[in-house]
Amino acid sequence: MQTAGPDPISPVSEAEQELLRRFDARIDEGGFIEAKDWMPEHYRKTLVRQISQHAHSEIVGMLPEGNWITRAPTLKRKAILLAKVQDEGGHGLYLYAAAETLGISRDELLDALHRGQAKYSSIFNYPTLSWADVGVIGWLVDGAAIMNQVPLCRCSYAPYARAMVRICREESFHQRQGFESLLTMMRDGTQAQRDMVQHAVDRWWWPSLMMFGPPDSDSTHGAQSMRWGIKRMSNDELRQKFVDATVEQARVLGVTLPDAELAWNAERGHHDFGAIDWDEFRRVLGGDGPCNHERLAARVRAWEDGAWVREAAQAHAARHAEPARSATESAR
Ligand code: BYC
Repeated sequence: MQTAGPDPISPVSEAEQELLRRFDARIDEGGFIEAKDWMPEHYRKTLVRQISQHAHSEIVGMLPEGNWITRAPTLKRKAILLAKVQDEGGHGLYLYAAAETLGISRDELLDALHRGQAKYSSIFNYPTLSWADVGVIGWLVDGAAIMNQVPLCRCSYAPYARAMVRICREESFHQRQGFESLLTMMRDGTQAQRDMVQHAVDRWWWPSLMMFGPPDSDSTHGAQSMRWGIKRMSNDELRQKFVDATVEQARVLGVTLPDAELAWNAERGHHDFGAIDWDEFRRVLGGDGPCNHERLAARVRAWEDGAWVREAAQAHAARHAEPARSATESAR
């Protein structure tokens, strides 16, 4: 078992070395780490980074689909979409709570997001141009998210793993509602609706593959996170699993995935696929995607508009704490 090891500058006491040995042994036997357990600082920071990026992705991810709530074509579709977008907000809350168990406050995490210093998933920097985009987000984006998140239910950090179990159950409803919405348009819709679906698939396919992160050879944290049992599968392994699962679903829907090189490779037992545009990925991560400014501005506006709610909640909590405090004081 290799870990990042101690900081070479600061001397590590024998007691700390013993704690590290016990931590490594627990990880090696596939055990879980709880919030109260000792953990190396690098493990804690890696988790804060990943869990907070994940939480930010959930709440920024409410925006592209939220755009369509007032324009959903039927009452049924509107109710489904409302429920889905609310679920994403709930996922953000479970995940911020999981990150808080690592000794960081939600205010600090949100502040980093609002100052543009925290990352969130690249996928949410693309626009939702038609109603078909809502179905395609459910099918491809939630589909990719599930592929990535099911192994996280076995993440070595137990509070994150527990949050992921609940999130994955809800994500599978999200994926299925997207697929069903597209199937309805493809089977019962007009040619214009079928074209709209195909156009949406053309735009979301490659960004969905980028959700899994850079290739393993360029992944900064991948190897260490795998050793610590934070990630159970690598970026490339998950991307391949997603491609393999999606090809058959595309055939059932009757859409074409926009990749001329996509083909079954019997020798590998997997589909080959074309080259991903990693320059585009880096551009989007660097803040220059089609909607980066719009997304961040919407989050900052929501935070500022919600100031009165936070103040009212704090005033309410303080008023309710008051009688309890005076009762304790008068009993002394
Ligand atoms: N976008 O070393 P690597 C949802 C960053 S939301 C942006 O491989 P790691 C939904 C990475 O953070 C679900 N950044 O990193 C919501 C790192 O940067 P830093 C979102 C990315 O952590 C609403 C650098 O690139 N899911 O389902 O080992 C509606 C190097 O990467 C991306 C999660 O968050 C990206 N795509 O692996 C619908 C899952 N990829 O931190 C749906 C949890 C990489 O060094 N997260 N980067 O500055 C993970 O599983 C992992 O963090 C990743 C990356 C696989 C994303």
